[in-house]
Amino acid sequence: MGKYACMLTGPAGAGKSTLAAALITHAQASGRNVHLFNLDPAAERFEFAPSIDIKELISLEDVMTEMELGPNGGLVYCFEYLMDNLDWLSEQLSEYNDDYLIIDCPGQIELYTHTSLLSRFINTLSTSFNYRVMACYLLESNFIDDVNKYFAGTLSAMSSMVNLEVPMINVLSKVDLLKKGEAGSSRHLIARAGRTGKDLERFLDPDPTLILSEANSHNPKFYNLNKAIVQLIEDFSLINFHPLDLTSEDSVGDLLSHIDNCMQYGEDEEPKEPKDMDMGDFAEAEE
Ligand SMILES: Nc1nc2c(ncn2[C@@H]2O[C@H](COP(=O)(O)OP(=O)(O)O)[C@@H](O)[C@H]2O)c(=O)[nH]1
Ligand SMILES: [Mg+2]
Repeated sequence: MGKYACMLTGPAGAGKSTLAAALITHAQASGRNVHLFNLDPAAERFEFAPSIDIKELISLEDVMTEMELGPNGGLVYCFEYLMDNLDWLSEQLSEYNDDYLIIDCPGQIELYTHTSLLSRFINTLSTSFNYRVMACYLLESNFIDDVNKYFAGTLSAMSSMVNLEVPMINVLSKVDLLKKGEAGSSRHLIARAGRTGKDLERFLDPDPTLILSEANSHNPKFYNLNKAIVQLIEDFSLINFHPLDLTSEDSVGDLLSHIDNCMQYGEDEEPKEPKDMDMGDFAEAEE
């Protein structure tokens, strides 16, 4: 089997660490070997003890005190330090050779959009350590409350896609907060602030005309800007959002299958020869 890494990215509070724990619980329940890699040098509490933890190499708190840096400068320092200490990374990864890593990333948006630090890390994982890497970009469901916020969130997701250069699934997290009715399909989701299930669907798979008319009714002064942004979202046809409801096991399983698909997980596994099969089952059936 190959090596797989799913990076959980997105702004602070989007639900990355909570999702990491949910994905690992779900995968382990079906007997899969999945490990948590904490890449946030400021992380404090974990639902799961990480198998690999950047804090064992360097912590943001120490850097801020010793180097007299603020949180953003400190984070840049931590990532540069990590990239200068690839021996440490190599040693950590060598313990999980045939495994599947869920990598919980920091929430500073600059990391995805302004700097090349995370893309350098991803590049190292794939070229030096032969991992298949993909990323999920999480955006909270309240981003669809307001079309201006939705534009900002969508543009940040697009910018991360371009910057990180890996297959990416955009996730609309905390959809349970919008929900009224049964769990599961987005058709059953009714947004607060008067949004209907149909409304949600046009934000998940952006419907340019409807979003433009809503933007123009809020901000008619910016008609041309709204039109240009909607055109950009439309032209960049890869943008859509996968709704995630952590209160539904099916929703977590569905996202995990999308992630697996994205990395073609298991495709290079050798097909099972008949002699590998447990013939005991057949013997029992014949009795
Ligand atoms: N209602 C709801 N709350 C969530 C969900 N996911 C995370 N949260 C809460 O949102 C807050 C931030 O979550 P966290 O996973 O730490 O976000 P991170 O900063 O992206 O790692 C925490 O208080 C979580 O309990 C969700 O799916 N639904
Ligand atoms: Mg977190």
